[in-house]
Amino acid sequence: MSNRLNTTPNDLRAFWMPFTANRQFKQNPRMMVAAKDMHFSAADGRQILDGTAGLWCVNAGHCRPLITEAIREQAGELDYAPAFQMGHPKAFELANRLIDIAPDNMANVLFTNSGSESVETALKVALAYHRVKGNGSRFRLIGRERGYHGVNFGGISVGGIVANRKMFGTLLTGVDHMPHTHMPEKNAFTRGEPEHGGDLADELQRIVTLHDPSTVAAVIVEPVAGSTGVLIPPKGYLKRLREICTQHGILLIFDEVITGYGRLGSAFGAQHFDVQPDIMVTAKGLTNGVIPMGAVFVTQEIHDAFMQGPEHMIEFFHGYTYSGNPIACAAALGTLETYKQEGLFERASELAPYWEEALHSLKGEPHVIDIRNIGLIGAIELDPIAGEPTKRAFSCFVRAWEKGALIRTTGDIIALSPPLIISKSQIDELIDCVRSVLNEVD
Ligand code: PXG
Repeated sequence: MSNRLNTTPNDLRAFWMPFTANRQFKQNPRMMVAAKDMHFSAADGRQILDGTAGLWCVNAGHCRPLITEAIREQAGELDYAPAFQMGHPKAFELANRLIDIAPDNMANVLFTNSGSESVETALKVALAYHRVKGNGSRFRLIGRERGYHGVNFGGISVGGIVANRKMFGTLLTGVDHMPHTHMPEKNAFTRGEPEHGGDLADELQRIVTLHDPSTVAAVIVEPVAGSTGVLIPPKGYLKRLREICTQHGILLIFDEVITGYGRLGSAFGAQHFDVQPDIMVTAKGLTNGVIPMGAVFVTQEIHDAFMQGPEHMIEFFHGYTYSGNPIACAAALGTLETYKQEGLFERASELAPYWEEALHSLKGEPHVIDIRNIGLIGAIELDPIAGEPTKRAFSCFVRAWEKGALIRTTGDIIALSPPLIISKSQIDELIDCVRSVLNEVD
């Protein structure tokens, strides 16, 4: 039965919801029952403008025909094929199409089912790469404060969001963190990449020297830190990280789960910032969020290092039951085709100046202490209510929902990341909604 006909909430007890204030939600549930292009339909029949592309993933907008058709067809033709020691054509086709749009140095793709699994896969590839090259002493992984790399053990170990790690024991050993790059005292209200803080990359040099470079396997960063509240890399920062990694034989991993698939106006952040990582972690926009899937990109050098020993032997002991699942591959191919036919990456790039202008028009509105933007990402940082952090931003989120817009908050930061199909008038509508909400909340 269509969701539209069944708008009465079911019993809400059993589902323990992810990253949700469960008790509060269940007292006053916010239910979506349908979606099309830039809008969700709420259970009460209201249209909600999607200011966040779901959770940063629905880059082509909702229920797009090429994607839904591809899924429908694939489900009726080949629903599943074993992922180990067997193949099906669409997985190979998809990998090739991905390499076509990836940075020049990327040669091979491993498939996963989420951003979190992509992170674990990338960290394992990095460690194993050094082993197969005879550099087993390289076991350390370096992340960054405020980094988000999913919720599995490797990811929370290299991640730097305290709430996501503090409950879970000793995590991975041999991990260290660089400082985050948030410098509001110098960079508040910067448009695009901040002027100050590029030299924070030199902290990597210090950490690497401390541990001895020959013990360090990889550095992992988000090109733009998303989940923590949108931290845009200061000018020169990523290039400097690249130089330090290259100098010491350390692999640089870009976690492009948010920055991948057009969010910055290029296929990947690596291209936008003109910095080539050794490994690239992606998910979300790969399938437009429609089917769970991730992809990890590696260089020829990394892939080829594993291709040794007897040919009947498995080269890398890693993979998932659903790696390269046929329906996920069909969804991804439909997604890439949609991006291409509609020129959505270019569209994001063309819209970015308008987006920047609209966002920064919120300067001077109540509670606003910083505004940051890049590509089709924006963040509005609010002064927290004394003694009640996160409350003000969360009130904004609830008010915006009531007024018909979906925004996302993390701490006291409002993060916006609309589908790349958003129109200028919808940008105005979204920003006006945030403006009125800011003027209403305590
Ligand atoms: N890496 C990065 C950089 C991410 O942003 C993940 C890994 C994990 O992906 P999965 O598919 O396992 O969730 C993410 C996910 C938010 C928000 O609102 C961000 C994410 C997920 C949900 C909400 O900031 N990022």
